[in-house]
Amino acid sequence: MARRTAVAWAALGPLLWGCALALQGGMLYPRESPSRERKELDGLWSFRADFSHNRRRGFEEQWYRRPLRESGPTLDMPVPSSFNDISQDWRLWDFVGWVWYEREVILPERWTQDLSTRVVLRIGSAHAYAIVWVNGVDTLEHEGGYLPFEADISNLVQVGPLSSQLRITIAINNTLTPTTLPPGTIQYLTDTSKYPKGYFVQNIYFDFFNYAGLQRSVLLYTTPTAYIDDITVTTSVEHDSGLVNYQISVKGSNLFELEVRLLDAENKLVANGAGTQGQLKVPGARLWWPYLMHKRPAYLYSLEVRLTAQMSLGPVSDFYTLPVGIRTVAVTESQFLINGKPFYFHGVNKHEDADIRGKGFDWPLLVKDFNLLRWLGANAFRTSHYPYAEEVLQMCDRYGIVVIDECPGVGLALPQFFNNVSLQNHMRVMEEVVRRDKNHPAVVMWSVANEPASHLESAGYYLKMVITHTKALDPSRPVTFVTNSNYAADKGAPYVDVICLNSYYSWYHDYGHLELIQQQLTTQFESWYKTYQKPIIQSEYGAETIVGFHQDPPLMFTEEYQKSLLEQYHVVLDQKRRKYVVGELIWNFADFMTEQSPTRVLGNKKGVFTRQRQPKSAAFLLRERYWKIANETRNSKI
Ligand code: BDP
Repeated sequence: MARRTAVAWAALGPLLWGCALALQGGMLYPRESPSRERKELDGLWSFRADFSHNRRRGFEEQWYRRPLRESGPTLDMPVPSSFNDISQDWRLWDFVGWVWYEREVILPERWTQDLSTRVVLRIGSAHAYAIVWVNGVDTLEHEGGYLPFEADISNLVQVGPLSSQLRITIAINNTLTPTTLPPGTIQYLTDTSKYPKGYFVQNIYFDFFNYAGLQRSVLLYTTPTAYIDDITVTTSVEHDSGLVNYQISVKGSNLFELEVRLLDAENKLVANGAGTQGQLKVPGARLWWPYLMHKRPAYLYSLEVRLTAQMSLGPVSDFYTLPVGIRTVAVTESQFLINGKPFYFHGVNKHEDADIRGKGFDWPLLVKDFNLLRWLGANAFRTSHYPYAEEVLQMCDRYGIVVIDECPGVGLALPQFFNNVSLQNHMRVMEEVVRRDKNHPAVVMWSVANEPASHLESAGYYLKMVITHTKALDPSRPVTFVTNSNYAADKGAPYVDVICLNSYYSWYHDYGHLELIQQQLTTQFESWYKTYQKPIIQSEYGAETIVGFHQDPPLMFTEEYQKSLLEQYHVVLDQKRRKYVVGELIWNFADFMTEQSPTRVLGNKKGVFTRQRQPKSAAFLLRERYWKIANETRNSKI
């Protein structure tokens, strides 16, 4: 039995602060300010998939050297969107290899002529490997979808009077290999009686469609040449004062001053400081609370940072404003505490896909989903199984919806995926996730993987390394991974702060036998708790349900079966949630697309909403339950 002492990050916050591993370079969200401008490049891009046998024709013919249309026929491709569902050409649906995007841009003259302006190209996400050329010049490469990357392109655009015309070419490869995250394998099918010569398929080990392309915004933004590169904020509470610890990194100058002002939501100054690091004290601070937990949730302050640097061309100023929520997170043997109070996650797992846009970021979808989350009374979600767009997390900060932020560590199913190259890559990805999302009060825990083969010895070492690394990057948040292993076999569980369990009783096991759920779920919780003495979240449970299918008594795939299965889970969750079970997240918020397979009917149908965001019967059941839990929590002075 592995015993452990409770860890209270809240109390250790300021002490641990100095220990955080320094992250190389910042990835601040590009906000406008008096010193910064933004130019969004969303809209129609030229697009061409490289259907050549080796998929390398684009490189052999150097498509980046001249306008893409001169290389051959191009398509109009909306950005952001996945390219897979847009065209009527079936070959694009599951295309594997290089696709090419291109967009021409005119820059404002002051961006190209003012040498104290720095111009940055930022790509919100390009799944899974990207190479970027600006005016034919190789500028940037990035591995991994779902996370932003950027390059200072000032040198390329500030080269003379004609430089305001810009051609951006991005080649993206969606191939997944044993060392990418998520991993995959390419399999050549060589039986020539069945397959044409050179025929191959991409094998993946996760249950969502491998949508690809420029799925989030691409934009250009400016900063002065001396600029605020990164800000890291951690918060704690001492009596009734909020403490805001900040660390700021500046690039482009060694001779500078930093002024820091913390404003409340009414724009009143509540604390100020100076220099690259410090602590701001806010007497009587209003805390950031999850919504439904407090009558005034999600309170955000603004940290205004002003940089003044002495440059050879004269003084330069840069401004950046960061929303800050003051809150603490801690974990004991049986509780998850926010601001010292027990928090119960009653929420969902999501995916980012919907309709023809695939995983393309979409404002109407974002707002609709948040309206549905609030309709449902969901106070939390997990970003299954990859980091979501930054705008999603900003919305969570504002609405008070709590997030378990998961990296794309999904599909780690084969022993060969736990190798050293993958491990280094996984740790790098965690650095990128933490760098991007560390300042969101809504993010209360990192998840480094979903259902890895954690019964393997090699997985134990691997998970230990990734978790330890993540904790070193951010000592202020608990870390987990989501398991579906057996409690006695799991080699990664000793290293997590919270046990997250996926189980599909009466769906993938003993299917049709709803009467077994209570016994099996009770055994699950009791064996895990007895072994590890850590709080537990039921991080997935659910049933495939085709909207409009009805049967009573309930049979699998009907709306009645989904409801009954949920009800059985809820009986046990209600018994355990007052003890050590600290959360339940339904699989899934909405139906989503997967690979084609005999077990998937146009995708995964375990949503309580359809892919078009209409409720199935189970959504009403869940709604009643979540609001009931919320009201109980509110009434018990929490
Ligand atoms: C779980 C996975 C999730 C799947 C789900 C299912 O974590 O990604 O979509 O099963 O089968 O094991 O519906």
